[in-house]
Amino acid sequence: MERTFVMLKPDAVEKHIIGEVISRLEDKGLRVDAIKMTRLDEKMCREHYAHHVGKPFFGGLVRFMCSTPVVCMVLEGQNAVEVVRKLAGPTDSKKAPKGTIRGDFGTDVQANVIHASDSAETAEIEIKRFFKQNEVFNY
Ligand code: IDP
Ligand code: MG
Repeated sequence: MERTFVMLKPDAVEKHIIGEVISRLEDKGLRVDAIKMTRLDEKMCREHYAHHVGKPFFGGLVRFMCSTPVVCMVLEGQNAVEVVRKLAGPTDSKKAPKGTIRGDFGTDVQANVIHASDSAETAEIEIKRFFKQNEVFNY
């Protein structure tokens, strides 16, 4: 079993599709070990998107990510990291195939509904960034 970190971004919250996206993940056999709504600030964006700090779109990305609360989750399942990345689809919603979460619900390269960890190592770091130990359940 593997854990991954998922965030439903402000466009998912605005479009009222949180439930639909979570259903897609649960339908694939993934189990919710942790879930909460929180609001990001610039400091958290700089950490979470460290690989984009300094790029021309970074300011816009921070504004977008802080525009509404987001929904953070820890999901557990076999190959959870890869399974969720596949369900999410490629970064640019416009290039994401139909049937993927981003292809079906996303708007563009920035407003793409869902964040999902890109490796088991990243997942561990991201889970610790957004959840206290006693907020993540084993059951
Ligand atoms: P990922 O979310 O598919 O892992 P990353 O390259 O890690 O893609 O980028 C993180 C997030 O930064 C993307 O999901 C998207 O919201 C935003 N982003 C990435 N590239 C661009 C861009 O060229 N313009 C605007 N936003 C971008
Ligand atoms: Mg990424």
